[in-house]
Amino acid sequence: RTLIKATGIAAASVAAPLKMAYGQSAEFTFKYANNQPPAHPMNVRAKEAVEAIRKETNGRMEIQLFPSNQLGSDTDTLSQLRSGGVEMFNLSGLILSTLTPQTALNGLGFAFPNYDAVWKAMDGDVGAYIRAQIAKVNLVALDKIWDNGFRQITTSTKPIVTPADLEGFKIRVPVSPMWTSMFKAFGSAPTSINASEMYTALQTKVVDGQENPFAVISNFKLHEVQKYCSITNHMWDGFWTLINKRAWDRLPPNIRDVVAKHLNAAAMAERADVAAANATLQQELAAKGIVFNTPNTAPFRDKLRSAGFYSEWKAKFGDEAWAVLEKHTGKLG
Ligand code: X2X
Repeated sequence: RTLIKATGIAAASVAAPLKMAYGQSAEFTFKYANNQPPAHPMNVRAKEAVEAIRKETNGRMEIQLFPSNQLGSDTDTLSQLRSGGVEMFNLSGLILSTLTPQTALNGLGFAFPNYDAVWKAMDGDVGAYIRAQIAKVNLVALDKIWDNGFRQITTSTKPIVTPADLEGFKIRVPVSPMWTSMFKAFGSAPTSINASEMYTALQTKVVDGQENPFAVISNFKLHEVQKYCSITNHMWDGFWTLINKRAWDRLPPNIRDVVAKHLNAAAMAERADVAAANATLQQELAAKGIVFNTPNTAPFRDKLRSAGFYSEWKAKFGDEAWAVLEKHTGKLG
C-alpha cells in the first residue's frame, strides 16, 4: 500500500509542471490506468493522446496516465474504476467479464482467423454488442478497442506441440472465467494471476508457462524467464478504454468529444504499431533466446470441442451473442 501511494505521489509531481506550463490548473483531472509497461505502443499512443487533449481543451482537461498497474492490479483497478477512485482504465474485455460476462465474447478459443476478421467484428456489430453490455454496468467504453493481440503460449520447460503437451501443465492465466475454462478444457492446471504478478510467478516457478501476444512477451521481458514460444494464436484479446459513467457525465459534451476523438485515434495508431512490431518481434525474441514452434492448431480446437468448451460457452453467452459472433467467424464449435 505504501508503495502504491508513493508511486501515485511521484506521478502527481510529474504532472505538476505540465499544469504550470498552461498557467492554470485543470478544471477536470482524470486518472487513466493500464497494465502495460511504458514502452508498449498502448502507452506511447495514450501519452500522445493525453497531451493532444490537454492542448485542444486549453488545459481544462488533464488526464494523468498510470502505466504498469501503478494504481493496483487489474482486479483492484476495476474496483476503483467502479467506485470512481480511478476515472479511466484500459482493460481486457475478458477481465471485465468478471463484472459483465458477455464482454468475453471476442476471446472465445480460435474464433478469429486473422486481424481482418477481428477489426471487422470489433469495429462492427460484435464490438457494438459488447459496448452495449458495458453500458449496462454504468461504464462507458469508447468505440475503438486497442489491440492486445493473438495469444501464444510460452513455457520454461518444453514446446507445446500437441494438446497432450498441455495436459497437467501449470499455466498462468489472467483473472477471467474464459481463460480458466479454456485451459481446463485442454486438461491444464491454470492459475489466475494478475499481469502485475506474472513475471514473478514465472520466475519463482509457481507456474511453468503463460500465454500472451508477442508485444506483451517482449515488454514484460518474459524472455528472461521463459524458453519456448508456441505460436497457437488460440484467441484474440483487446483493451477497451473504460470510463466511470458519473465522471464522464460531469464533463461538458465538447470536452467529452475531444477525449473520445483523440483516444479513438490513438487506439487506431496503436493497432498499426502492434502490427508493425509483430513483423519483427519473433526475430527479436529469438535473438534473445526464445525457441519458437508453430503447432498444427486443428487438434487443439478438436480438444476444446470434445471437452464441451463451445457448447458450454454458447449456453453462457446465449443465442443472440453467439449469432453476432458467428456472423464474423463462421460456425463455431
Ligand atoms: O494479463 C494479461 O495477460 C494481459 C496483459 O494480456 C491482459 O491484459 C489480458
